[in-house]
Amino acid sequence: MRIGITCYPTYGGSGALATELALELGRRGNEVHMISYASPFRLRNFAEHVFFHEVDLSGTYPLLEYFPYSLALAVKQHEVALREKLDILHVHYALPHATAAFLAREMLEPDHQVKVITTLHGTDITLVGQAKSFFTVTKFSIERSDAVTAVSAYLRDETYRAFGCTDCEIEVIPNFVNLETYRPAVGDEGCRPALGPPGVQVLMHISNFRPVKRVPDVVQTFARVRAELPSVLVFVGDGPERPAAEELVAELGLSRDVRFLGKVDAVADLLRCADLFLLPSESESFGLAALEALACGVPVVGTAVGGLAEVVPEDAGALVPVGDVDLMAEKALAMLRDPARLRAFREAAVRSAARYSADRIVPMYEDLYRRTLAS
Ligand code: GMT
Repeated sequence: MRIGITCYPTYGGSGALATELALELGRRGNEVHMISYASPFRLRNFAEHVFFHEVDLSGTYPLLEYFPYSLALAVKQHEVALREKLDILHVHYALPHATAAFLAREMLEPDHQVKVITTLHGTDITLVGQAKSFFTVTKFSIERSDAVTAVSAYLRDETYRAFGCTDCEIEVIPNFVNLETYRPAVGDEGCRPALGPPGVQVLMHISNFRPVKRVPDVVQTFARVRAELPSVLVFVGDGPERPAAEELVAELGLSRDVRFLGKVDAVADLLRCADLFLLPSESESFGLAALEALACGVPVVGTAVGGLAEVVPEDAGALVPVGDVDLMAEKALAMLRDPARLRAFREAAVRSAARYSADRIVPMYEDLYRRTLAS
């Protein structure tokens, strides 16, 4: 099949998943054209059958105080769909991608037919899409898609609850992980000795440091663990809450044991070096970072919100109420203090991630493409 994929290129779950999907579809012989304003952060090397098309942002004019990105995107989607004879435009994150794809599909008529598939990821439904300024266009764009998927049952139900979405069936296709890339460490492989000397536990958090991730709770949890056990905390990623987290680390006298690595594109090598992954989010439609940690054999301690409970089973981690840093630290310590228990959690983590292997999930998208093309 010939598939156009649009996503945000920036550090975040929806862009990561969309790019991983493009790479997997390419490996399986499909031709994939990624369309966005910059090359997605996980599309760094040459990949057979995967191409990138940059949206033209040059059409500025003094009158246009705010550049109409959605229109420029629709123009590029239309151009690529026509030239490359795309069968499908698969957009990730409803806003404004599904709206632009709707426009592109309308503009293509009658020269070329393309189906629009929208995958909902999280904040497009739980936060941004419900804002007064976007609600009606989000609902419209979902309802006018030829098919809609959500990355968890929680997100599907939340979409029905918040938007109604009559006449649209939302299919759950969960996020996935490539188990060849995301696999447990063999011995003291890679960065492990550099991050934590023997006897020192390595806790890790990866995110885009947005308020919804509750980064200060990561620091507070670590402070409690550090008080009881030799341990270090490794932060991966960057975003608006990073300066506040750095200040809190200094305030709590933890600077020697906390490292901020900034944005790293290939996180599997780092995850393999961790003993525990912390994800104390306010809301999480799925938690792709948690799944990637599990696949690397790293148990997850996080919050019982949204779709995280679908991803992290009880034997592979612990989920607690939002903000309960004492309980998070208690759960973390219970695992880290007991090597046999930690090993059991690690093994369960790997087993649970296998439910979401790329080999199982990507064919679900291909099947949806075929069904949508036949409809
Ligand atoms: O979580 C973020 O800040 C990024 C956001 C996105 O859309 O880029 O992530 C959402 O999509 C991910 C991939 O499907 C999910 O794993 C995340 O749970 C979801 N984030 C939230 O719901 C807050």
